Amino acid sequence: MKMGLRWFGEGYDTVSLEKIRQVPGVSGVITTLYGAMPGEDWEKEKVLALKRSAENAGLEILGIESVNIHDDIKIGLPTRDQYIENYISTIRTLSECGIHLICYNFMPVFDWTRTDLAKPRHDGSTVLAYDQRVIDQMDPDNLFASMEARSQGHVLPGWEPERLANLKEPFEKYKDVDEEKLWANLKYFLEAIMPACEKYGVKMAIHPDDPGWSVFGLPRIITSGENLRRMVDMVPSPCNGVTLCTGSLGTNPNADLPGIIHLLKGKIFFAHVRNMEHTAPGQFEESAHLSSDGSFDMFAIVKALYDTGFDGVMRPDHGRMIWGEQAMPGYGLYDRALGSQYLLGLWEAITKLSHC
Ligand code: DNO
Repeated sequence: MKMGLRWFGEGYDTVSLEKIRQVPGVSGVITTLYGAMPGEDWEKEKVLALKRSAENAGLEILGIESVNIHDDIKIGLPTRDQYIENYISTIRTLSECGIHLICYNFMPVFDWTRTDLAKPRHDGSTVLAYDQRVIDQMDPDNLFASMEARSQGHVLPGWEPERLANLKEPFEKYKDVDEEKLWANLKYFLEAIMPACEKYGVKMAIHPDDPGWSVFGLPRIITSGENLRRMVDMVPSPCNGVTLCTGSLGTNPNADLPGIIHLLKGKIFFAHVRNMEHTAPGQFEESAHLSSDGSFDMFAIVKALYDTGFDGVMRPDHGRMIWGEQAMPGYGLYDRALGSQYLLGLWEAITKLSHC
């Protein structure tokens, strides 16, 4: 297992690589070409420059999060084939640069969704939160405006203003796409790219939808352990796997997270491990990583990863904003550093106890 921290790149992240380097046990970053739009064929020079900055700071690039997928692929438009070609070319480029893990999602239009980016917690920190009642009273344009207004000048990951400026068009394009169509389009995409992934040794780790249900009537399919299992079985390949994101799958209060980890044994290439608190049906807020601060049993989660032989990349996920830090919502340094130490501590204890 390798522990990393997400880093958005020079000019996009308030957290420097030099600071990440000082977090014990963190050997690398999960990063991206932040300005790249979905569908772009990534330039090798830009990837090499990214790699150089990480390496100059004594860190490895452990994976890319995300190489985003163009909506035409998700909708199944004839133009998808060109975007798939670009994706394959990006897979080759990343492999040539020594990067072998890609995290992506298959959510229509919106990436992860929250209704509050700075909700005060009992301890004086602020966190990301979600309330379905707010979504139910909002039109999608307002959601984008409110996310943007509350992000303190940061472009949130997956929320590019260029793409989301005019939401009428994407909503119109998705009107005939139901869940089964979205499954078929995901299968088409995976079947097209898997030969290249196998050739170049690049693992694809799909990220679950967050929250794990339909938002604004758009279909969402990567919403549960069963559906992740369906996804990996639909296109069998050693390169077709998942990002186990506890916070996304755990938006369903009934999700059995250790059970999901066992169900996906051998197929978890990347793990986003964080805690959250369910406050009411359809409402949750993020918490510190510690089990007692939220609704999840973090020991049971890390133990399930250990017991199933997880040997991929792990990262703490969204952190609270603490100690006056100003940073991308969910992605300050301090609380994620605390989270990484807690996860490493659990991992060390579980490893040593299993050898007693
Ligand atoms: C949010 C993240 C997501 C995730 C993408 C993966 O903080 O978990 O934006 O990176 O869904 O493509």
